[in-house]
Amino acid sequence: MRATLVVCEDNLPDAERKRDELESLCQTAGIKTVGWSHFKIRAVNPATYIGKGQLMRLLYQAQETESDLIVFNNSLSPRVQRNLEAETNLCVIDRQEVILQIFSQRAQTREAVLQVQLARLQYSLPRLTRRWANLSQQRGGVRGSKGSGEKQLELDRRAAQNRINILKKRIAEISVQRNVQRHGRSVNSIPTFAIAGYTNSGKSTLLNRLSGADVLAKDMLFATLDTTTRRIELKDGTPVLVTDTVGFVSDLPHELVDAFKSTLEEASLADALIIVLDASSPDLLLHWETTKEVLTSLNAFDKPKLVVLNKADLLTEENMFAIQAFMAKGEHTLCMSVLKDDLNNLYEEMRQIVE
Ligand SMILES: Nc1nc2c(ncn2[C@@H]2O[C@H](COP(=O)(O)OP(=O)(O)OP(=O)(O)O)[C@@H](O)[C@H]2O)c(=O)[nH]1
Ligand SMILES: [Mg+2]
Repeated sequence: MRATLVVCEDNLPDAERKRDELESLCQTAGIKTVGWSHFKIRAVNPATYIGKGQLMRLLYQAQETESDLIVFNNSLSPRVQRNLEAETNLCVIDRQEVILQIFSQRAQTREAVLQVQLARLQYSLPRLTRRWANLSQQRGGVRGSKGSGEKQLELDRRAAQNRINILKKRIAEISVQRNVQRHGRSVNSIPTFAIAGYTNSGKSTLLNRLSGADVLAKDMLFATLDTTTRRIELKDGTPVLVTDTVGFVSDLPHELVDAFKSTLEEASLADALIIVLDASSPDLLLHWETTKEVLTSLNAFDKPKLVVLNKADLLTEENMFAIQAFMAKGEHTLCMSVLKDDLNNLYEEMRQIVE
């Protein structure tokens, strides 16, 4: 798939950073970026989001680069998406759909697969008309009468709704099993740390280093979609549990947050948090804000926490401004490389937290 990306943003450096992240997301989803457009929007056009002239320019560029896909960084309503597809004759999706696509490709355990299916169905339910509207036009359906396309649409919606209900039930059953396991752990009253943070920050690398686990740690977005818990011992022999969790991304589709609730909840049930941030990213502060937002929405933010500013081995002058701005927030912070440094300081901080 060849895609032209669209970022609607007032200032160019912000737009470029958003483009970079969208491009990585696309790449993870198997979509090749062949061009991008940056638009300033004074007022959102209710029909097509961008203005008429902008749409013409976009279409021209998409044709020049032989794109078969246009990816908007901004979320599109089902109606706008439909209109844009009709105007361009190309497939038009938004960032949220790219994220859903990545999650579908990466889901491995039964629970993750069910959760992704649920999120996708909930996302596509209001968009089902797209396909059938086209189909009924092709069949020459008469306006106002209930064409076969429309009947089919109703059947389709009902089928999707039934499937959503079944998936919710299955996910709830798995979540009960999970609670039984958690209960087992809490009876043993071993303190639990959840490792949370933006995607690709180094959470799984940290769990692997702490516990010798072999969770996939890879330079890609959303390598981890399932939680893994390991028991480790701190230097003084105190046993603790450490859980690796799903990474966050800004504007995580709410369908995914809903569907992954039981997985994400792992962080809210932990006694303490280790928040891992990639300090070498130009978006460090944005990553922090997103992480804080998601954790707050899960009621998981207010607990003892340690922030690891990770990838200290990659820092340049350019990172210093953001790092200083972060330090000024007064969070309990350790700046290190979880890949390369020894973990003694980290163990010590963890010991103080459980003390
Ligand atoms: N240079 C450097 N790379 C690191 C460091 N820590 C992790 N990485 C790399 O960063 C990439 C992402 O690491 P992961 O541990 O998979 O990150 P994650 O937070 O689990 O990511 P998701 O599961 O995708 O949300 C991998 O290629 C790691 O090798 C570090 O301290 N320094
Ligand atoms: Mg991971």
